[in-house]
Amino acid sequence: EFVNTVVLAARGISAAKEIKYDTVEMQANNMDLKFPKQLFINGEFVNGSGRPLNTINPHDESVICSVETATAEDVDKAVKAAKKAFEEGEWSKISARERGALLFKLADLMEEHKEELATIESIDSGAVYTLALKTHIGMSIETWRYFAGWCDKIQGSTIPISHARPNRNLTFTRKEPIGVCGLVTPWNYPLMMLSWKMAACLAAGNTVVMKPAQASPLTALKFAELTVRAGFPPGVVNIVPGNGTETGNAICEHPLIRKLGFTGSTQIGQTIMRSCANSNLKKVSLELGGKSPLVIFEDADLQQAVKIGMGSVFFNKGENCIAAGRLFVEETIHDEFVRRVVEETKKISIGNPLDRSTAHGPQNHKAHLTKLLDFVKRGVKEGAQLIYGGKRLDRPGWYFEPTIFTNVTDDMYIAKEESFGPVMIVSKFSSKNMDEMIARANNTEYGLASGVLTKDIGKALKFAEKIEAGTVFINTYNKTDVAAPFGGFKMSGFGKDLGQEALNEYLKTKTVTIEY
Ligand code: TAP
Repeated sequence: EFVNTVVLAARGISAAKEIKYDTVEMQANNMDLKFPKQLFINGEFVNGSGRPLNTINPHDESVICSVETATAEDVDKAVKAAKKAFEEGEWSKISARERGALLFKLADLMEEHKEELATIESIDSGAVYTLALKTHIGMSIETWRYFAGWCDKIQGSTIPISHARPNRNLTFTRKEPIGVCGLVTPWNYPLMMLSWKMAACLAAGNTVVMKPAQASPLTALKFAELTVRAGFPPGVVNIVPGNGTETGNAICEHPLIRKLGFTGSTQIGQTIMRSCANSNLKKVSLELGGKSPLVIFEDADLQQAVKIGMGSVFFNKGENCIAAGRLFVEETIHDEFVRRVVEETKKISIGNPLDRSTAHGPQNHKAHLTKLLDFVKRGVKEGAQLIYGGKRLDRPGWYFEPTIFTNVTDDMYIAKEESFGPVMIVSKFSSKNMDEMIARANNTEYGLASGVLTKDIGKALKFAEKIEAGTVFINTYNKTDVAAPFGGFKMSGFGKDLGQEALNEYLKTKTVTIEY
């Protein structure tokens, strides 16, 4: 009977299920918003035993609502529900194709609610509404559809092994879900980071306990509501807001969780990997920080270089893991490039992210703004030239000016450390010695992304070959797609999100050998 419900629901035939929760209702962006503020465990919204946390609107510093939080005890309940759902629930009985139908149905519901989701994301994280609609929510929906399509295409192989004469042998592999997975995500693209990991995780047949970042937990809770309406069985998806040190750590240490997917800073990634090793040697994938180089050669189209260069740094107010943390500009075009960038940066409209004319919203939360102000102070102190911005805006909210530094040398703090904000760091190079330039670009422990702008295909491909980064953009930047694997090298982590490769992060291979 359940299977019929799923198939009907997937075809949009059955009535949407409603679910009860303590509702936050408000008006914003000329629409009525309605979303939960409780933990989501075993298909129900429940209060947590932790201290509720206020989530703040970064535009005006107002409290949006108070969100329930999970203690280690609550996490344990969620994990046990996920384990039961994995081992005994409907989830374990339906076919891969029916699982795919559920994921498609969820994507359709997200699409139906995309304006509401984008508005919630905007007031909770400061993302500009138009960008939230296209990227934060739009790419999330695409991710669910992409992985929904994979559900019934996960297959093993048949492998020729030596015969055991006089008998014969047959060996085949099965790709199996791992079991209960834990996910811990950051605040910069709240729903998208959830989707990148959870869609692959569920497509592979696992169940999940997920902790959103405490700074921006609201779209994860609205998402939980939609999983109920899509018809996901209880316990398959569990969402437990809370802080990293208690709730996040309880997930990392839980002995019944077998895989942990994390996106966040390199420092916390190291802590998490240690907890996962010490508790029960969980399989781990880590998407961590970056300080991605963008190299601009003199033969690049200058107007395009200015546009791409600005986008590489200022996109989503710099709260972008692949943001270009350093721009290397060929010395012959450096001054003109900088002049044009400053001219264009002055035109960026900063303001309420819900206004359609706004291009640049407030930073995500107060501590982050403070960190950016310190970052600028350090840059000035060590002798880099602050040629634009660097200040907090004189208005309520966590507004910070797009900022540009030149005369940055490789040894400076601001050349080495990630700001995670709209801070452009410009250095010069000479293309007479390309190897030296590549060595400078590689002289970092990070290796998330990189970019090169040039008309010379030979230079571009040499760069793509030599650069130590998981992603290389040539004559473009920020062009990620759900079908293309995404993830870092070196201390930017390991294990891919997106693309077919992401499925492997949430599968295990079993080898079966038969003698006949
Ligand atoms: P983190 O401070 O590392 O936090 C990430 C998540 O981990 C949050 O949910 C946080 O919880 C939780 N956490 C903190 N301590 C923990 C612990 N001991 N055990 C378990 N969980 C813990 O990063 P952030 O400041 O949110 O995000 C910024 C960083 O993320 C940047 O470095 C950025 O580059 C990186 N990032 C990388 C990518 C990719 S794809 N590589 C994408 C986005 C962001 P609370 O914050 O709720 O306390």
